[in-house]
This record gives sequence, C-alpha cells and structure tokens, in this order.
Amino acid sequence: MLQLHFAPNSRAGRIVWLLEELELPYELNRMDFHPKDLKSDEHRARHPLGRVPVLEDGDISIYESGAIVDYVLERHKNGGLKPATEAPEFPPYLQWFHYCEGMVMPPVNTIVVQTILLPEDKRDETVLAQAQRLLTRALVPVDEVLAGNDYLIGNFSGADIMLGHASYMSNLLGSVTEEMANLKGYISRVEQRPAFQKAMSS
Ligand SMILES: N[C@@H](CCC(=O)N[C@@H](CS)C(=O)NCC(=O)O)C(=O)O
Repeated sequence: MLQLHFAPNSRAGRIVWLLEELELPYELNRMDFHPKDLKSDEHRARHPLGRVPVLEDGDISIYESGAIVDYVLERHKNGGLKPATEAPEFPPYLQWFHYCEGMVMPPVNTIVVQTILLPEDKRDETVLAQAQRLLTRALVPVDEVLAGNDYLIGNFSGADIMLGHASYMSNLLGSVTEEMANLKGYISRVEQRPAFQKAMSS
C-alpha cells in the first residue's frame, strides 16, 4: 500500500488531495510540522532535508510533490488527470504544473518565512514586500488563463493539484487581489471539491 509521510498545512496536502481524487488506498504517517518529527533521523532517512511530502511505494521512496503527483499518475492511476502527450492540452498541462513550484512557491516560501517562521526581530519588511509583489505578479497569468475556464487546462487535472493548492495558499496569505476575479472563483471551486476538503482537514 502507498504510504504518505505528511504534515498538516504543508504541500503534503497536495498528495492527500490527489490520492483522494483518484480513490487510491493509502496509509498516512501524520507527523507534526515541527523539527522533532521532520528533522528526526527517521524522517531524514526518507528526505535528506527533512521535508514533506515523501511517498513510499514498496521499495520505492520518492520526494518532491510534483514528482510524486507524476509518479502516481503514471504508475498507479491516471484517472483522466494527465492529458496524453499528443493532446493539445499537454503543453499547457506541463506549463501550469511546473509554474507552481517554479514561479509561485518561491515567493510563497519567503512570505511564510517572513511572517510566520522567523522570530519577529529577524523579519525583514523589504524582503517581505518584494516577495508579496512578486507573488501577486506571478498570479496574474493564472488569473488570465482562468477567464472562461473552470480549471487550468479546461478539465480538472494534475496541474490543478499543484497550482490550485498553491493558489489556495496564496489566497490565505492575502496575495490574491479582488481584481483577480477568475482566480478567486477558481479557488472557490477547488475549495468545494470533497477530496480537497478531506486533504485540508487531514
Ligand atoms: N519543492 C518541495 C518542497 C518541500 C518543502 O519545502 N516542504 C515543506 C512543507 S510545505 C517542509 O517540509 N518544510 C519543513 C522544513 O523546511 O523544515 C516539494 O514540492 O515537495
């Protein structure tokens, strides 16, 4: 059985969301989002940086949320969540899938560090303001592609598991502006999916 190493309020929620959407059986190793669990020798043996998510599948152990999503879709169940290589939706699928960790999550990480993780006396207003500007700018093309589209490539796909989750987090951080009406609507659609709700309450 698939085993997911997980901590709440983290990218590991993406993988719970995916497994729930696909109705695949899995076991959850629910750790605290705290160094006592994530930086333990046991977890560092699974992930050298002591991060989540990590997925174990028999002898296979794999980290990086995007790699895990792709692994599950290729090796376990596609469920229509990944377009065929020759389909016109395939290039935009790849683009939005990777835009998540490549463009959206770097400023999200900085904002989380500068508003939550660092003690107040170590925070830097300039760094925070720059990350907030970068994030809002990175979300503009996402808002644009969602004009007239319920999901990033039309139908719900693995790209939404990645970037839908990142958009949800960006909204929680206050970086989705009221002008981004398409993106706000998209985030509401994501939030209404039962599999997403299950993942967020795991
Ligand atoms: N690019 C990696 C990022 C993994 C990552 O940074 N995970 C965070 C949670 S969202 C984590 O485990 N942080 C714990 C820490 O930095 O100590 C992925 O997509 O899996």
